Amino acid sequence: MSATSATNGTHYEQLHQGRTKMYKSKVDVVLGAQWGDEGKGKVVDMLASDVDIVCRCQGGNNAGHTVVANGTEFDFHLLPSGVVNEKCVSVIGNGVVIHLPSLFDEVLKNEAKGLQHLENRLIISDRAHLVFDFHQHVDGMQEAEKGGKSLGTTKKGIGPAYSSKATRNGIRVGELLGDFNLFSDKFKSIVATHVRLFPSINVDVEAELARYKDYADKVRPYVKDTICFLHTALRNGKTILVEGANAAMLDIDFGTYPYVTSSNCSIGGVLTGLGLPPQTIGEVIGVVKAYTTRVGDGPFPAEQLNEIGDLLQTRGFEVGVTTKRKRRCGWLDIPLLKYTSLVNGYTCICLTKLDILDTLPEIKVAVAYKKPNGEKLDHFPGTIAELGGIEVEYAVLPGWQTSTEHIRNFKELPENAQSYVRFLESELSVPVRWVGVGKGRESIINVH
Ligand code: 2SA
Ligand code: GDP
Ligand code: MG
Repeated sequence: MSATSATNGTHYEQLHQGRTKMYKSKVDVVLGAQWGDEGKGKVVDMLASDVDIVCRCQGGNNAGHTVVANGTEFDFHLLPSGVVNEKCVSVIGNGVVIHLPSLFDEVLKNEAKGLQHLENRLIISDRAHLVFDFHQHVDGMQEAEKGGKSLGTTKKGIGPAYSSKATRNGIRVGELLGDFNLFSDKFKSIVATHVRLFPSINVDVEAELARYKDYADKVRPYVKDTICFLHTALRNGKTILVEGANAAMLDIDFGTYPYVTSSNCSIGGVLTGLGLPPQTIGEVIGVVKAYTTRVGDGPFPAEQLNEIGDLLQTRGFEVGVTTKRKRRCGWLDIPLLKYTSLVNGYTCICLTKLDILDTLPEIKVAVAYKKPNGEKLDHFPGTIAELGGIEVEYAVLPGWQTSTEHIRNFKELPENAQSYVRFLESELSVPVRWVGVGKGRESIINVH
């Protein structure tokens, strides 16, 4: 029997009654549903014209997000893709790790491309951690030491910087702006720790400190308590969009560990990386590429190491935005997407790069993972060993062999292309709201 109170139903019922509405607006989130490079930058740009604030919540300049706007191609690494929209304020949240030299290079590069007044519309959390050059050297050394078992990192120092954060030796942006003597002591200590572990790294401490004194002055105007800023914005009805970096299958908890990045790239990272409570979250947009790619090492069940993989790579220009590495390519993978949909709770999907499939006579889609004994898996494998032992079952769908590049209306897509979209939708039980058929801002189809 459930406990009741004298007044209004059970305690459980009371718990769910009359929630106070503290916030006037919601936070919508754009997340990568595969192994990254799904086209998140493009989706953020597409929505940014209607939002007030765009935030990055995790990762660092390992990310590479492309926006093609009015014929100009931008590649963003630390700056949120929303900066293309001059009305948007961009926030780099507490969960991000920042290599300041790279950030300022990125600002300069984009100013040269025509983005203006970034200094007035970029806010950086005082709690974000710093990535130093030695973190990047250590990243490279750790990869080299692993020999044939490397992870294929971007060597941007992401893992070592998050390690410093987790071992409580890291240094936050706010500490750089405080008493410089304290910062110097912390810097010397973190360098000493790394030199003990990696005796061959060479850090000119005095030169680095002089350099960071300059960076302190440069970054100061941008730094704020982003938590208060975002909560005030929500109370005042400002709209917020979060741009996830990397993707669910690279998430340190839910990805193909250890072949992952060092942050939570799924929905949890949005809350911890910005200081947002769950009830502020509105739509969760999963960005799904019409096939699958992965850059770096690690398992990839639907990979096509054959002419199909080569065709997807060349037609899709599948090259890393940060490292220029060729991306590995394979078919769309439904078991993987069902898994990331569970973790992230997508409320809708943007399916990108459908146009890359235009020339194929038939298209395979991974629909199930099977154990060596033929039994179907009812979960996504939690270890590399289990994942290595699976067999993939494919459905074969007819291609459309017609260019979709100039189509802007769902009903005008070839019937087989519409069926491909509907197939994904019914497998995931999540609506596909947009379909991408080209790089540019304009190359998007509204489905509903
Ligand atoms: P890291 O550098 O420690 O985060 O690397 C760990 C793994 O995470 C992968 N990773 C990525 N995967 C896809 N895209 C990313 N951004 C760039 C892009 C990648 C590039 O947009 O193309 O240019 O190579 C990204 N960042 C990290 C990485 O490949 C490792 O597998
Ligand atoms: P992100 O990391 O998820 O932002 O994606 P990337 O920018 O790393 O990679 C996606 C690539 O695909 C970029 O070159 C985009 O310009 C491009 N792109 C995005 N959507 C589409 C699409 O619908 N069709 C085509 N052909 N290219 C697209
Ligand atoms: Mg990318």
